[in-house]
Amino acid sequence: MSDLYSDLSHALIAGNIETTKKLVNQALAGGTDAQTVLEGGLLPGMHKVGERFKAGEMFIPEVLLSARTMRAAMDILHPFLTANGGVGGAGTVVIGTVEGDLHNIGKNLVAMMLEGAGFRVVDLGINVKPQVFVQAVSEHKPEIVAMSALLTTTMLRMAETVNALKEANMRDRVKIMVGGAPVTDEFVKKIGGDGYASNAGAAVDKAKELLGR
Ligand code: B1M
Repeated sequence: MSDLYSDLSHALIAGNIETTKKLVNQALAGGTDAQTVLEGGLLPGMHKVGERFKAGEMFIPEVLLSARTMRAAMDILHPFLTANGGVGGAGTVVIGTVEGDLHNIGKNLVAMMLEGAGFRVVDLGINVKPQVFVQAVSEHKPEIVAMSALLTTTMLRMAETVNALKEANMRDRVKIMVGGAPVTDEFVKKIGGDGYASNAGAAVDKAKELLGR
């Protein structure tokens, strides 16, 4: 099985969509659970993409191809990761990647895991302006607002969203959760949020903890 994970990582790094889909299906058909496929093959592959990009060994078009491949793999895993429902028994979460930021793989993963844990998830997508979060709180009445940022520059938009919610007198109606590679526990305190999680599994635990569940 370890070879399959390594093949999966390589196919993802190479942006080979068909091979990646075939290997994911093969792993699932062999009885491996979706979470293990994700953590054993796909996430290490994406991590490597990040390292190579940083080292100047991969360029934007190649990273985009890996991201598309990751999306195709996540589409296959989606029904397995959300098997418990998204019916909203655990509460409603409004989630989005903040303004100026186009990274959505981690945010999508967090959304899927929350759905799988029984939350109703309203996904606002990427490049979400503070006012759009405010409107969504007014419309969907969530218990939690969840923001993702992958860039050190866009994490500042999280503070602006917290302030926009304050200005709209909505801050006390919701718990605010943040995450993404550059975000830290210290940062969430600094901007007046309620909780930070470093990965999608921890995001589910944090969401439950914030709601006392
Ligand atoms: Co970009 N990018 N990128 N990129 N990209 C990073 C983030 C970078 C770290 C790469 C690097 O230099 N090593 C770097 C940021 C540097 C910085 O700010 N410190 C970077 C850069 C610089 C850029 C551009 C500026 C490049 C350029 O144009 N010159 C540009 C910016 C575009 C923009 O957003 N305005 C850009 C563009 C892109 C692509 C479009 C090519 C593509 C995104 C495609 C897509 O998302 N659809 C891309 C990618 C793929 C990456 C890397 C390689 C991978 C990100 C990823 O998907 N990881 C990334 C390198 C890296 O992160 N190591 C990089 C896998 C994903 C599962 O993990 O998103 O961290 P992650 O999510 C995790 C946790 O963070 C957490 O849970 C998730 C699952 O475990 N989490 C939460 C996330 N959100 C959460 C919310 C929560 C809780 C937990 O609660 C609400």
